[in-house]
Amino acid sequence: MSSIPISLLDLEDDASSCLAAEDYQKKEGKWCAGCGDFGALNAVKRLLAKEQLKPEKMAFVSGIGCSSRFPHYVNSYGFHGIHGRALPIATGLKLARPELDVFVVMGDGDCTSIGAGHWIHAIRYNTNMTVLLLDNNIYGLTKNQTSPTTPQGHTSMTSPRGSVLPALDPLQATLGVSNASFVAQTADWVPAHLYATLEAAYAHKGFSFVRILQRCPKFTEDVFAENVKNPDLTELLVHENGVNAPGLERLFKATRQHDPKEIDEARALAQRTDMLRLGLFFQDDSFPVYDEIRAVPPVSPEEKIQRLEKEFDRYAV
Ligand SMILES: Cc1ncc(C[n+]2csc(CCOP(=O)(O)OP(=O)(O)O)c2C)c(N)n1
Ligand SMILES: [Mg+2]
Repeated sequence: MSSIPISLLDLEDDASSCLAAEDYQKKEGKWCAGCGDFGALNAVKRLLAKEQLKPEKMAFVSGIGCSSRFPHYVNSYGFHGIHGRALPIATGLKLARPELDVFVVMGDGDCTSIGAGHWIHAIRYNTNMTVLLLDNNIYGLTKNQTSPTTPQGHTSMTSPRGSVLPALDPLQATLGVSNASFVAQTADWVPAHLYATLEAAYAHKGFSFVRILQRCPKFTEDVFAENVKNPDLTELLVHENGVNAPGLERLFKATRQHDPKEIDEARALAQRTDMLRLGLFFQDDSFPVYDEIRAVPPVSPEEKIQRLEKEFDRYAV
């Protein structure tokens, strides 16, 4: 195992390198103590090591937010983008460089507020990428403003008397879009489940959407506290085709058989508010994947110029 920090260049064409999870850490994560983003980063590093992904063969794309600092901490190509715009950037990257594994990391504000338009269309395009929504139910980086996923009644800088609207549920929204092909929910405080979910998401061909319930120790500490303390308040979705991790069924007393092929049941479960549910809600890998169906035959640079000239001629006066 390599234990020295590596650069992208060190790894080029070195088939003998075997990378440990820590080899994928670029810089120390600068998040608050107790932030759930650390757990997500650890699970990601474990996945990269398990898959032995080469840093020069993958890219992490993010928007803006605490969670969007992710690409700085992963030893890979990275694009710390613009608030809400991670998905169009990632889609363009995947289409231009199909050989890269593309990972997207967004916060709840990033994805479900300013980036909501992109989110809906990216789901429908079903481009092959692994998408992590780090949902701490708040705008963390800008210090405590209500986001669409903030629970109704929760106070913040922008809702001092409590958020007046019911929260937007990212699972329901995603499951409502045609061509959604992989929708899962996991939590930063259940590392075995988080890791198993990322494994399944990465293995899926298409747009794998993983909502990670993520603790923010500064502004939404109360939101998941009861679930963290008492596993009986969480129901685990289990199925032979779902996300399964050893030992979890002993930790969570409440389990439910749910076949992730069943879209109506997935939608009904996502809608329920009686318990928190972790698991694979829906998966169908037969849906059209945009990077495959748009396949255009390769065009030489000369031919591209010829085609452009022809287009320009159409507008000649
Ligand atoms: C166009 C634009 N609008 C607003 C901002 C300010 N801004 C930066 S991060 C952020 C919200 C971050 O919240 P979230 O996406 O939930 O990520 P978190 O910090 O909670 O991980 C906002 C409003 C910005 N950088 N750019
Ligand atoms: Mg947030």
